[in-house]
Amino acid sequence: MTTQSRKVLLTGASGALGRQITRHMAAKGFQLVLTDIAPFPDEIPPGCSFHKADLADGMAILRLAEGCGTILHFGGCSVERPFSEVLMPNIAGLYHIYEAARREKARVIFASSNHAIGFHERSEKLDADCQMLPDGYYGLSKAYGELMGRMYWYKHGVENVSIRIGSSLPEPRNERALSTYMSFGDVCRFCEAATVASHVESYTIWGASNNARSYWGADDREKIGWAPTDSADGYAAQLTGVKTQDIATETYQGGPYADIDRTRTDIAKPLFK
Ligand code: 15L
Repeated sequence: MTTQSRKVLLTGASGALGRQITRHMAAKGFQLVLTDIAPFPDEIPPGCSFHKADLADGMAILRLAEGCGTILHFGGCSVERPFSEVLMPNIAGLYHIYEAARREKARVIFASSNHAIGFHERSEKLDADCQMLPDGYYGLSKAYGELMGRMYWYKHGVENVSIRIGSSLPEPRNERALSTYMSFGDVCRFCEAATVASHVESYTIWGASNNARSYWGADDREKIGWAPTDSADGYAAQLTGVKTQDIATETYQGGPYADIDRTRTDIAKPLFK
Protein backbone atom coordinates (compact mmCIF):
# COMPACT_ATOMS: atom_id res chain seq x y z
CA MET A 1 0.00 0.00 0.00
CA THR A 2 1.21 3.52 -0.73
CA THR A 3 1.71 6.19 1.93
CA GLN A 4 -1.45 7.91 0.67
CA SER A 5 -3.75 4.89 0.88
CA ARG A 6 -2.86 3.91 4.43
CA LYS A 7 -4.46 5.06 7.70
CA VAL A 8 -3.71 8.57 8.98
CA LEU A 9 -2.72 9.19 12.61
CA LEU A 10 -3.79 12.63 13.85
CA THR A 11 -2.32 13.88 17.14
CA GLY A 12 -3.93 16.83 18.89
CA ALA A 13 -7.28 15.66 17.50
CA SER A 14 -9.28 17.30 20.31
CA GLY A 15 -7.74 20.75 19.75
CA ALA A 16 -9.26 23.59 17.73
CA LEU A 17 -7.37 22.67 14.56
CA GLY A 18 -7.50 18.91 15.20
CA ARG A 19 -11.31 18.94 15.27
CA GLN A 20 -11.46 20.81 11.95
CA ILE A 21 -8.91 18.48 10.35
CA THR A 22 -10.80 15.44 11.62
CA ARG A 23 -14.02 16.62 10.00
CA HIS A 24 -12.32 17.49 6.71
CA MET A 25 -10.16 14.39 6.34
CA ALA A 26 -12.98 12.03 7.39
CA ALA A 27 -15.30 13.66 4.82
CA LYS A 28 -12.59 13.04 2.20
CA GLY A 29 -12.65 9.34 3.07
CA PHE A 30 -9.45 8.98 5.08
CA GLN A 31 -9.44 6.37 7.82
CA LEU A 32 -8.27 8.33 10.86
CA VAL A 33 -6.66 7.18 14.08
CA LEU A 34 -7.34 10.12 16.39
CA THR A 35 -5.39 10.79 19.54
CA ASP A 36 -5.11 13.47 22.20
CA ILE A 37 -4.49 13.73 25.93
CA ALA A 38 -7.93 15.37 26.23
CA PRO A 39 -11.18 13.59 25.34
CA PHE A 40 -12.47 14.03 21.79
CA PRO A 41 -15.46 16.40 22.12
CA ASP A 42 -17.27 15.57 18.87
CA GLU A 43 -18.90 12.51 17.42
CA ILE A 44 -16.22 10.18 16.08
CA PRO A 45 -16.65 9.95 12.28
CA PRO A 46 -17.52 6.51 10.83
CA GLY A 47 -14.47 4.34 10.23
CA CYS A 48 -12.32 6.42 12.61
CA SER A 49 -11.25 5.70 16.18
CA PHE A 50 -10.12 7.80 19.13
CA HIS A 51 -7.45 6.79 21.65
CA LYS A 52 -6.49 8.95 24.63
CA ALA A 53 -2.69 9.06 24.86
CA ASP A 54 0.18 11.18 26.13
CA LEU A 55 2.86 12.16 23.58
CA ALA A 56 5.39 11.50 26.33
CA ASP A 57 4.48 7.79 26.16
CA GLY A 58 6.64 6.48 23.32
CA MET A 59 5.18 2.94 23.40
CA ALA A 60 1.65 4.30 23.08
CA ILE A 61 2.65 6.42 20.06
CA LEU A 62 4.36 3.44 18.40
CA ARG A 63 1.21 1.33 18.87
CA LEU A 64 -1.08 4.09 17.55
CA ALA A 65 1.06 4.60 14.45
CA GLU A 66 0.95 0.91 13.47
CA GLY A 67 -0.22 0.62 9.85
CA CYS A 68 -0.40 4.40 9.34
CA GLY A 69 1.08 5.97 6.21
CA THR A 70 0.86 9.57 7.43
CA ILE A 71 1.15 11.18 10.84
CA LEU A 72 -0.49 14.60 11.09
CA HIS A 73 1.26 15.90 14.19
CA PHE A 74 -0.84 18.68 15.66
CA GLY A 75 -0.49 17.61 19.30
CA GLY A 76 1.60 19.04 22.14
CA CYS A 77 1.77 22.33 23.96
CA SER A 78 0.36 25.00 21.62
CA VAL A 79 1.26 28.19 23.49
CA GLU A 80 4.28 29.65 25.28
CA ARG A 81 4.82 27.84 28.60
CA PRO A 82 7.73 27.29 31.03
CA PHE A 83 10.39 24.93 29.66
CA SER A 84 9.38 22.14 32.07
CA GLU A 85 5.88 22.06 30.51
CA VAL A 86 7.12 22.16 26.92
CA LEU A 87 9.79 19.48 27.37
CA MET A 88 7.80 16.23 27.40
CA PRO A 89 4.98 16.86 24.91
CA ASN A 90 6.95 18.96 22.42
CA ILE A 91 10.52 17.71 22.63
CA ALA A 92 10.25 14.06 23.74
CA GLY A 93 6.89 13.82 21.93
CA LEU A 94 8.45 14.80 18.60
CA TYR A 95 11.08 12.12 19.01
CA HIS A 96 8.33 9.56 19.62
CA ILE A 97 6.46 10.72 16.51
CA TYR A 98 9.54 10.56 14.29
CA GLU A 99 10.60 7.18 15.63
CA ALA A 100 7.10 5.85 14.93
CA ALA A 101 7.25 7.33 11.41
CA ARG A 102 10.62 5.72 10.82
CA ARG A 103 9.32 2.31 11.88
CA GLU A 104 6.13 2.58 9.80
CA LYS A 105 7.78 4.29 6.80
CA ALA A 106 5.17 6.98 7.33
CA ARG A 107 5.18 10.64 6.29
CA VAL A 108 5.09 13.32 9.02
CA ILE A 109 3.09 16.51 8.57
CA PHE A 110 4.21 18.74 11.43
CA ALA A 111 2.29 21.72 12.78
CA SER A 112 5.18 24.13 13.29
CA SER A 113 4.59 27.76 14.14
CA ASN A 114 5.58 31.31 13.21
CA HIS A 115 7.08 31.40 16.72
CA ALA A 116 10.04 29.39 15.36
CA ILE A 117 11.03 32.65 13.63
CA GLY A 118 9.16 35.08 15.92
CA PHE A 119 12.06 37.44 16.66
CA HIS A 120 12.36 38.54 13.03
CA GLU A 121 11.02 42.04 12.66
CA ARG A 122 7.71 42.71 10.98
CA SER A 123 9.41 44.90 8.38
CA GLU A 124 11.21 41.82 7.02
CA LYS A 125 9.89 39.63 4.22
CA LEU A 126 11.10 36.12 4.92
CA ASP A 127 11.57 33.03 2.79
CA ALA A 128 11.05 29.68 4.47
CA ASP A 129 14.80 28.99 4.54
CA CYS A 130 15.40 32.11 6.70
CA GLN A 131 17.29 31.93 9.96
CA MET A 132 15.27 30.41 12.76
CA LEU A 133 14.78 32.96 15.51
CA PRO A 134 12.43 31.47 18.13
CA ASP A 135 10.66 33.86 20.48
CA GLY A 136 10.31 31.48 23.46
CA TYR A 137 10.45 27.85 24.59
CA TYR A 138 7.37 26.98 22.53
CA GLY A 139 8.89 28.49 19.36
CA LEU A 140 12.17 26.77 20.16
CA SER A 141 10.35 23.41 20.30
CA LYS A 142 8.88 24.14 16.85
CA ALA A 143 12.33 25.00 15.46
CA TYR A 144 13.57 21.72 16.95
CA GLY A 145 10.70 19.86 15.26
CA GLU A 146 11.54 21.35 11.88
CA LEU A 147 15.20 20.40 12.29
CA MET A 148 14.22 16.94 13.48
CA GLY A 149 12.36 16.54 10.20
CA ARG A 150 15.52 17.51 8.31
CA MET A 151 17.61 15.02 10.27
CA TYR A 152 15.14 12.13 9.84
CA TRP A 153 14.94 12.82 6.09
CA TYR A 154 18.70 12.79 5.59
CA LYS A 155 19.38 9.93 7.98
CA HIS A 156 16.34 7.69 7.53
CA GLY A 157 14.43 8.94 4.47
CA VAL A 158 11.38 9.89 6.56
CA GLU A 159 9.28 12.20 4.37
CA ASN A 160 8.07 15.31 6.16
CA VAL A 161 6.36 18.64 5.66
CA SER A 162 6.50 21.33 8.35
CA ILE A 163 3.84 24.01 8.14
CA ARG A 164 4.87 27.17 9.99
CA ILE A 165 1.39 28.26 11.01
CA GLY A 166 0.70 31.95 11.64
CA SER A 167 -2.60 32.67 13.43
CA SER A 168 -5.26 30.05 12.76
CA LEU A 169 -8.48 31.32 14.28
CA PRO A 170 -12.11 31.52 13.18
CA GLU A 171 -11.26 35.02 11.94
CA PRO A 172 -8.40 37.58 12.25
CA ARG A 173 -8.62 39.67 15.44
CA ASN A 174 -5.93 42.38 15.19
CA GLU A 175 -3.64 44.16 12.77
CA ARG A 176 -0.89 41.53 13.05
CA ALA A 177 -3.34 38.83 11.96
CA LEU A 178 -3.86 40.68 8.66
CA SER A 179 -0.36 39.30 7.93
CA THR A 180 -0.41 35.99 9.86
CA TYR A 181 -4.01 34.71 9.52
CA MET A 182 -4.57 31.18 8.20
CA SER A 183 -8.18 30.10 7.82
CA PHE A 184 -9.31 26.72 9.11
CA GLY A 185 -10.23 25.81 5.52
CA ASP A 186 -6.70 26.52 4.29
CA VAL A 187 -5.24 24.41 7.15
CA CYS A 188 -7.52 21.48 6.24
CA ARG A 189 -6.81 21.68 2.51
CA PHE A 190 -3.08 21.86 3.28
CA CYS A 191 -3.30 18.67 5.38
CA GLU A 192 -5.06 16.86 2.56
CA ALA A 193 -2.55 18.06 -0.08
CA ALA A 194 0.45 17.13 2.07
CA THR A 195 -1.05 13.67 2.72
CA VAL A 196 -1.81 12.83 -0.92
CA ALA A 197 1.28 14.41 -2.53
CA SER A 198 3.04 11.67 -4.47
CA HIS A 199 6.57 12.90 -3.74
CA VAL A 200 7.76 14.56 -0.55
CA GLU A 201 11.25 15.11 0.83
CA SER A 202 11.71 17.50 3.79
CA TYR A 203 9.70 20.63 3.11
CA THR A 204 8.87 23.83 4.98
CA ILE A 205 5.78 25.84 4.10
CA TRP A 206 4.41 29.09 5.49
CA GLY A 207 1.05 28.52 7.15
CA ALA A 208 -0.89 31.58 6.11
CA SER A 209 -3.84 32.38 3.91
CA ASN A 210 -3.43 34.50 0.81
CA ASN A 211 -2.85 37.75 2.76
CA ALA A 212 -1.65 40.83 0.89
CA ARG A 213 0.23 41.99 4.02
CA SER A 214 2.02 38.66 4.59
CA TYR A 215 5.50 38.75 6.12
CA TRP A 216 6.34 35.57 4.23
CA GLY A 217 7.56 34.67 0.75
CA ALA A 218 9.08 31.63 -0.98
CA ASP A 219 8.57 28.11 0.36
CA ASP A 220 7.96 24.54 -0.82
CA ARG A 221 4.18 24.77 -1.42
CA GLU A 222 4.37 24.08 -5.15
CA LYS A 223 6.08 20.77 -4.49
CA ILE A 224 2.95 19.43 -2.79
CA GLY A 225 0.51 21.25 -5.09
CA TRP A 226 -1.06 23.42 -2.37
CA ALA A 227 -1.92 27.10 -2.34
CA PRO A 228 -4.20 28.94 0.11
CA THR A 229 -7.54 30.16 -1.17
CA ASP A 230 -8.78 32.32 1.73
CA SER A 231 -7.48 35.74 2.80
CA ALA A 232 -7.49 38.17 5.72
CA ASP A 233 -7.67 41.11 3.32
CA GLY A 234 -11.41 41.59 3.74
CA TYR A 235 -10.78 42.52 7.42
CA ALA A 236 -8.26 45.27 6.64
CA ALA A 237 -10.69 48.16 7.01
CA GLN A 238 -11.85 47.04 10.44
CA LEU A 239 -8.46 45.86 11.83
CA THR A 240 -5.91 48.36 10.52
CA GLY A 241 -4.63 50.24 13.56
CA VAL A 242 -5.82 47.60 16.05
CA LYS A 243 -2.51 47.41 17.95
CA THR A 244 -1.24 46.90 21.48
CA GLN A 245 0.77 49.47 23.44
CA ASP A 246 3.71 47.12 23.70
CA ILE A 247 6.80 47.88 21.63
CA ALA A 248 8.13 44.29 21.41
CA THR A 249 4.72 42.93 20.46
CA GLU A 250 4.44 45.50 17.70
CA THR A 251 8.04 45.09 16.46
CA TYR A 252 8.39 41.34 16.06
CA GLN A 253 6.59 38.86 13.82
CA GLY A 254 5.82 36.66 16.84
CA GLY A 255 3.76 39.49 18.32
CA PRO A 256 2.84 39.00 22.00
CA TYR A 257 4.99 35.87 22.39
CA ALA A 258 8.09 38.02 21.86
CA ASP A 259 7.15 39.90 25.02
CA ILE A 260 6.35 36.97 27.35
CA ASP A 261 8.98 36.82 30.16
CA ARG A 262 11.18 39.31 28.27
CA THR A 263 13.71 41.04 30.50
CA ARG A 264 15.35 43.29 27.90
CA THR A 265 13.98 46.78 27.89
CA ASP A 266 15.33 47.79 24.49
CA ILE A 267 14.71 46.29 21.04
CA ALA A 268 17.59 44.08 19.92
CA LYS A 269 19.47 45.16 16.78
CA PRO A 270 18.44 42.81 13.92
CA LEU A 271 20.80 39.82 13.69
CA PHE A 272 19.86 38.85 10.15
CA LYS A 273 18.73 40.90 7.17
C1 15L B 1 0.69 29.86 17.68
O1 15L B 1 1.60 29.10 17.37
C2 15L B 1 -0.28 29.49 18.73
O2 15L B 1 -0.56 28.11 18.74
C3 15L B 1 -1.56 30.28 18.65
O3 15L B 1 -2.23 30.16 19.89
C4 15L B 1 -1.33 31.77 18.31
O4 15L B 1 -0.72 32.39 19.36
C5 15L B 1 -0.49 31.87 17.06
O5 15L B 1 0.68 31.12 17.16
C6 15L B 1 -0.13 33.32 16.69
O6 15L B 1 1.06 33.62 16.60
O7 15L B 1 -1.04 34.11 16.46
